[in-house]
Amino acid sequence: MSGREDASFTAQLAFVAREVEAALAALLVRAAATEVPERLAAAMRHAVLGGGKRLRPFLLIETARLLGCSEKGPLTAGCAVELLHCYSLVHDDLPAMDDDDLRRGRPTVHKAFDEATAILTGDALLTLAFELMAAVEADAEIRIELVAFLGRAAGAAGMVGGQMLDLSAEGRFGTGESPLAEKDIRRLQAMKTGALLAFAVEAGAILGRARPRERSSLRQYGEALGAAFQIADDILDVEATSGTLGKATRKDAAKGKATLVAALGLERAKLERDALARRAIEALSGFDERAGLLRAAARFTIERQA
Ligand code: GRG
Repeated sequence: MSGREDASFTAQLAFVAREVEAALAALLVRAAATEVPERLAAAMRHAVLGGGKRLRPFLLIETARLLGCSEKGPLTAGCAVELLHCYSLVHDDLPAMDDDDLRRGRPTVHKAFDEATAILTGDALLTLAFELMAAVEADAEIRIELVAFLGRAAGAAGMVGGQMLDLSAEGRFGTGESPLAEKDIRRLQAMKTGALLAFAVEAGAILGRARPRERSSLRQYGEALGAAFQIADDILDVEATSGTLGKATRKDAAKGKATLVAALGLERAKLERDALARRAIEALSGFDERAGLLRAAARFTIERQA
């Protein structure tokens, strides 16, 4: 990245990450002071604290701020999205799913604890995410919209459904022997990864009470950014090292994953990733310089090394 806007983005992302970390740590301490069994509380802390870019909370908070909402609600909603994201990582790493030993540079939850604890940890984070979203500091109709929308984005027609398509495409269930068509890979990725990133942006728009045109532009931004993010992730799987990425690399080809790198080749996938980031930035053309950090987030998404 280059330029003042991008330097300020890096600083701002780090600032938000610290705020989110502190809020999540306090939340998990409060939860542990109730009836939560100590082993489960420890596994939840392992899954959530001490790592992660916190990009989803950043997008939510920054979108709300763009629309003039800098109150506490966006931070709480951002923490709820991050809890849900952490659940998806814990379950994705399980032996029955992607079977990974390393996440965010540390042992995955089922390695640090055990498989049953990891399943329960994911369940506990998922349900805590909705509990927290329902308690966001905002009017009741906004909270209801956020909770319902999060359910759609994370559920069977969103992230969970995308994961199902992803596993099916590996040919695990006797289907998917023929490679998926490009359009089917895009759909899978929009569901598995894009839905939650796009939700984060649109949740910021909901909290900021965006007008319909603003909300539609922000939705287009979030969807393009989500698609660019997943292609960037697939490219990093090929080009990055496990040390910089904090997780295993070169797994996609070995598993026969349906990625745009596999479908288009590395160079065309990079062009596609860059075009999507440009599309995300173009979607913000109706906003002034206050959308600079969201524009920088689109550049960061494709230039990140981890
Ligand atoms: C198991 C229900 C279920 C869903 C899993 C999102 C997902 C579906 C799996 C995550 C595994 C994965 C590597 C997906 C690719 C894109 C992605 C979401 C990467 C991780 O997100 P980052 O880079 O991670 O924002 P950090 O660690 O920075 O939070």
